[in-house]
Amino acid sequence: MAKLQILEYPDPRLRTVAAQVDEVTDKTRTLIDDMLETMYAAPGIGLAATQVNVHQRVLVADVSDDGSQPLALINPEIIESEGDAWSDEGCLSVPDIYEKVARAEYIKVKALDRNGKSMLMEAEGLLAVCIQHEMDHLEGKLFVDYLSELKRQRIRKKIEKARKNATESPVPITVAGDHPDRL
Ligand code: GNR
Ligand code: NI
Repeated sequence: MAKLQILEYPDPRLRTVAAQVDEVTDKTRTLIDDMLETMYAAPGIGLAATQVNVHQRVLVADVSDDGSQPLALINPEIIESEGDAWSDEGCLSVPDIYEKVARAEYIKVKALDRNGKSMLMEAEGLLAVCIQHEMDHLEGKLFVDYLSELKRQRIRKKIEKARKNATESPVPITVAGDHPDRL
């Protein structure tokens, strides 16, 4: 297994629309295992292949408390959805930002499993939110796209600043004029 690097907003590669997986092979299964390792290490509750710069329709998720419910979906399609749910979302590609987003409350998803077998599953609550979030990644879409341009601009600045601080100046962390809550 290998831990993969996660692309961060505003990396343009996050805008790639992922291609359908024509055949589920050992390579697909290795990708899934590496994605799960990367997701658990982050830690996160979901990960789309797009985020690790692989532009195929593959996502993983695990919303359990103890990492005991790994789920991998290939070529996922939402065939039914119901209800509205607003919940706070975060994204490993948009570190340390949490904002409310509207999603369907219940979804029925058709996908292939890791053996290439067609499956149908229902999800609600956090898992439903997570799957919708991951499926957006496969379309090159990020949760910040649902926010206002002003909020997105603030988020870009905050991430750029955090990245600058991480790469350029190990110490000091705070510079005159900086507000700690915006670092
Ligand atoms: O770890 C994650 N948590 C999360 C919380 C609320 C809604 C969606 C998510 S997905 C996110 C991991 C991630 O970025 N997946 O693409
Ligand atoms: Ni995400």
